[in-house]
Parts: sequence; structure tokens; C-alpha cells
Amino acid sequence: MRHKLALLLGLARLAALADAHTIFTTLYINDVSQGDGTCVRMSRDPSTCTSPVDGIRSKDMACGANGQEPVAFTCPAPAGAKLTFQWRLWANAQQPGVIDESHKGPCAVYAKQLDDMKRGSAAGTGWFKFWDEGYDEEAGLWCTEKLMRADGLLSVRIPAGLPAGNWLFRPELLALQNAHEGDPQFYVGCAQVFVESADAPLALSVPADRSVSIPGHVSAGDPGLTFNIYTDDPKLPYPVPGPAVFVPPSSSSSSVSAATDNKKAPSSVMRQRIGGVPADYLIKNANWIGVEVAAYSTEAGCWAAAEDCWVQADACYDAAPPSGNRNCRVWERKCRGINDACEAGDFRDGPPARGLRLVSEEPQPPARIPAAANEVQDERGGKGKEEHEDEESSSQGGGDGDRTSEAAPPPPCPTETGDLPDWAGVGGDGPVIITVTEIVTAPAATQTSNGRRARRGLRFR
Ligand SMILES: [Cu+2]
Repeated sequence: MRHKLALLLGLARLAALADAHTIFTTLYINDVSQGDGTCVRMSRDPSTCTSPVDGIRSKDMACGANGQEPVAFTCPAPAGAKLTFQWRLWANAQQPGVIDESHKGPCAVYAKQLDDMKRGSAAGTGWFKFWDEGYDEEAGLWCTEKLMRADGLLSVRIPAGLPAGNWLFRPELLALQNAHEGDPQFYVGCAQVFVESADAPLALSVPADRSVSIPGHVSAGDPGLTFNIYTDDPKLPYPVPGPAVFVPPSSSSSSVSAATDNKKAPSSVMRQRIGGVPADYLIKNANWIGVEVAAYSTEAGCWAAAEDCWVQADACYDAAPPSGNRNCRVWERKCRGINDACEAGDFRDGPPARGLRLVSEEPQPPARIPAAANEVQDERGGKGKEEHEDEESSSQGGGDGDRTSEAAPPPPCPTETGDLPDWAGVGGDGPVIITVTEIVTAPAATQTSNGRRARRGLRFR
């Protein structure tokens, strides 16, 4: 009964999804997906998670709804690493899409250092912007339109001059379709990243005019927030809101060389010690991991192991953000296997398939990952033609990565990046833009494991 009621309530809430917008769900480090939701602060409410921030004075402007709450994991990234933020129309990718094509506007990436990822506040002072893009007049494209053509992937390189330590990286989209009516729509989220750098872990000195508080970095009257995208004669160039871009200067110890040439990596690189994804898990879903249950050879041991497994399954579903709970279901199958063995009286050498890593069922990453947008910008500043990023796939680890996908690594396709509709604005024959305007079914993210508790109850009979 309770399950049915919960399902009905879930469906009712989903009606609100009809005007779904977009959400940052997945972080890639040097082209390696960290797993859906892993190290990502996102709204926990599946019915509103893709909505714009509720007002530019809201604390949610910092890292989105629930953005003040840290997630369990912080992903390590080498100095100068390439970060890619994946945006989805559907948080759990149940249906394709990035953002509705009406949503034209700029993008930006901000950063803030936190001494303590768990206790530091996302909202407040200490933010600066290190890249932005508004309207590309040459290509006739808004930044969000380029994002659609890049399958929702926005890549930037971490400025080489960032000191080691805990950082929040905050991609920001601004949709202007209603801006002229006083309704600019901000979409933000944050990635928890530990930058591993040889630079001394000192606080970065940001010029006063580039350091901002969020909320507070934009005002309702800013020309970039009231811009009319429909007029025949728009006032170009588009004025991207927020502070001027600040790129921290690279220090003499040159973390750039540490990032691009492992042979020169100094031994004094500061590594992450806490908050990373533990190595000994069997499967990961967002910021939850399942760890192997105790070995057993008796009936009591079998049931104890089953109970441990189900408790972990519950924790997985409880912790799953709107990006999905696919790997909770994978874990649940393991529990069912133990449970079945107990019921069949098979207690030898338990649990079945002990220590075997389970295969992630999260959606595959897009085939092509775009080049870092801030590099494209730098290139346009005079360094010549953008080069393929061949060096990345060979030498850079990208942190732990999503170990569940190690068996079938995501295709980095470094040789294909040249074909992408890159941020310098070519891209006539980019991927097909899919726009979902009608929502027909409930996203899986809201489903819990129907009957999982009932099933657990069975074994006590
Ligand atoms: Cu919208």
C-alpha cells in the first residue's frame, strides 16, 4: 500500500517536469567520467532539479539547490587538468537532450577555494570567474547553443596557477529567452575537486575587482541580464554578466609542466588525503559505494551478510541524486543473490562472486569530448591553430576515474576533437540537436526499488 501511494505521489510531482530545463550531472577529469553525480553538488529534488535558480539573491546561486551541502566524494585532478561538465535535460538521461533550444545565453566557469570541503560555505565571498563566453558573432551562436552541439559537454582547463587544495568549480549557464521580461534564468552546479599541484597550498590572491560574492555577483539591472535576444538590432557584443575574467598567473614551479609532462613532475606534488573515492568498492552510484560483505560459511553468517548487503542497498537509494540510481539496482541484484543462496541452504564460500567488481550500468559518455574552451580562447589570442589533445589520453590519469567502467573505458577519442563544433565557433555539421518539449514518462531517478523492503522481509519468515 505504502509503495503504491509513494508511486502516485511521485507521478504527481513529475507533472512539474513538463517545463524541464537543464542540470549539471557529471564531471569528467582529463576526459574520464567520474560517474554520474560523483563529486557533483546537485539539487536533490527530482521534480525541480532542472529548474533555474530561484532568484539571483538566493544562496542557491552558489551551487544550485542543496548546493550548500557537501557530497561525500571530492575528485582529485592534476594541476592544469581538463574538466568537462555534462549538462542534461533529463537528470538521469532517461531521455536525450541538453537544454531546450529556446534557452540562448552565455556560459561561465567560476572557482572558489575551500579549506574544508565539508564545512566551508559555497555561498559567500571568494569566487572568481576564469572563463566565460557570450554570443559568438562570427559563428552566430550563443554559448548554450554550442553546448547543445557538443552533447551537453563544456570543457575548461584548470588554470595552471591554481594552488593545490580543495576547490569548487562552478559552471554557470544563463538562459535569456525571458530576460527582457525580467526573468533571466541561471543554471548552476558545483564540482568538488582536489587540485594536486606542486604549487604551495597557499590561498590564491585574487584582485579585489575580480573577487566576488555569490549570491551578489550579478544584479537584476545588469545589461547582460535584461538583454533582448529577439530584437533586430541587439547591442553587441553581448555583455557577459559577472566580474571580469581572472586567470591566476602560473608560478615559477610551473604546474603546467607537471600536468603535461609526467617526467618532469616534481616529487613535492600535494596529493589528496581525505574525501576521495575509496579504492575497495564493488560498485559506485554518485557519492555512494558498495563494499563487499563479510565472508561466511554458516547459515547465520549468510543471513548476516544478506542483511549487510540490503542495508547498503537502502543507503544507496537514499543517497541517489536525480542523476539516477542505476548502480543501486546493480547492487541490489547482488543482495538478491546472497539472499537466494541463504534460502537455498548454500552457505559455502559466501558470498557468491566474492570481491568481484560489478559492472556499472550508467549511460555511456558522449563519444566526443570537446577541447577546453579557455584554450580555444587563448589560441585565438595568437598562439595559432588548436592542436589535438593527444597527450592527454596517454599521460594523465584524471584521478581515480570511474572504476566501474574500467573494463570498458569510455572512448576518449582524442583524435576526433578536431571535428567538434569547437568553441571557436565553426561547427556547421555538429551532432543533431534534440529538443524534448513534451515529457511522457516518469524518470527512473524517482523510482525506488519497489518492494525491496518487502523482499528483505521475506527472509525472516
Ligand atoms: Cu528553462
